[in-house]
Amino acid sequence: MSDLARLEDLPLDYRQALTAQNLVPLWPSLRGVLPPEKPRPQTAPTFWSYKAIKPLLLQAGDLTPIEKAERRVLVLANPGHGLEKMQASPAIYLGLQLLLPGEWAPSHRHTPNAVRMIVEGEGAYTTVNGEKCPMSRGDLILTPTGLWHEHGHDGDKPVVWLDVLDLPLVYYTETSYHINGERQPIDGIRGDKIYKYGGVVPTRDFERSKQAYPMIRYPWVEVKESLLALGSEEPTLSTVMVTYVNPETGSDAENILGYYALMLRPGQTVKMPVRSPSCVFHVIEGAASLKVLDKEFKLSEADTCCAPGYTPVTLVNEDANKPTFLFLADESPLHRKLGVYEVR
Ligand code: GTQ
Repeated sequence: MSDLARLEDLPLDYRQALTAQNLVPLWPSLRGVLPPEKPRPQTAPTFWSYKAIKPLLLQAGDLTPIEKAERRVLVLANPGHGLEKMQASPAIYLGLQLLLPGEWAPSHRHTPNAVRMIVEGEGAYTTVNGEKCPMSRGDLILTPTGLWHEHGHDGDKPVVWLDVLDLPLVYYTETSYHINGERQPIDGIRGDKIYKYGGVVPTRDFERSKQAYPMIRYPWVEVKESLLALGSEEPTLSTVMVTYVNPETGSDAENILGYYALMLRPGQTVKMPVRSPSCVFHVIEGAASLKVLDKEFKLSEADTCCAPGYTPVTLVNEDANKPTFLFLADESPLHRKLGVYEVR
């Protein structure tokens, strides 16, 4: 491919005349914005060790009272994008949030969609539009765009969860903002109980629910049971994986990011298909190694890592006796809506 003319090839007075009119010549940047054959992701394969982060998170608990933090979060930032951008990938934000016994993270709602994957501790809860959702290890709790949410903690030990938001994308589109609210009254209806069996849905007054987000809490005990059932019913299935969906529509649980749970059978290797979206991996139970580009990450329980799109990823369960359970978040719903989703 021929080299295109560089910016420096243009006379200085011409470049200055362009700048004065808010103009930029395309050709010196053409290959950068439209690289040949495949994108050049800024997203660097990055690993975050829970063991290394936990003491720093607990220290944040000493240094900053909840009233001064509102949300006490250490953001898992990708150095490929620059740490100050607070993004794990183009569309994914990750944070580890600490709530101490008795603390209260007040009610607000915002345009970005969020989920919480509970990492450690018992007794905390998130109230989402009046539904009080208990937080136990491995549970997934949605706080979709526009829904009021607040976090409380009635237990006696620190609670930590992983926040996953589509904040980088919503911020990029200049649509990110929040509104503070009052403490929510609890309405007592639990979506996880009503939607417990995937095959039947409420039909109130002969009508199906019109709620955009009928199910907020996805209990880990049930998700794990589904994975174990799928694995034993289909012993030759190579990817034992489930998608977190809206039980009324069968579509992804949220609009922009996709959420999944994956079981690696004892000793199993899974070569993931090479696809356009970036992906985040978080170990719920067990241990795995993950190979991406020139990196090999050893993931123990509660560790997190990310991989750029268009890149082969290999997962290995190095335990020959026990399954490993991973939580995945990716940008598939976004890519599909944009029409750029690809499997290579
Ligand atoms: O818990 O509502 O990590 O609003 C970032 C923004 C958590 C939250 C984050 C948020 C929250």
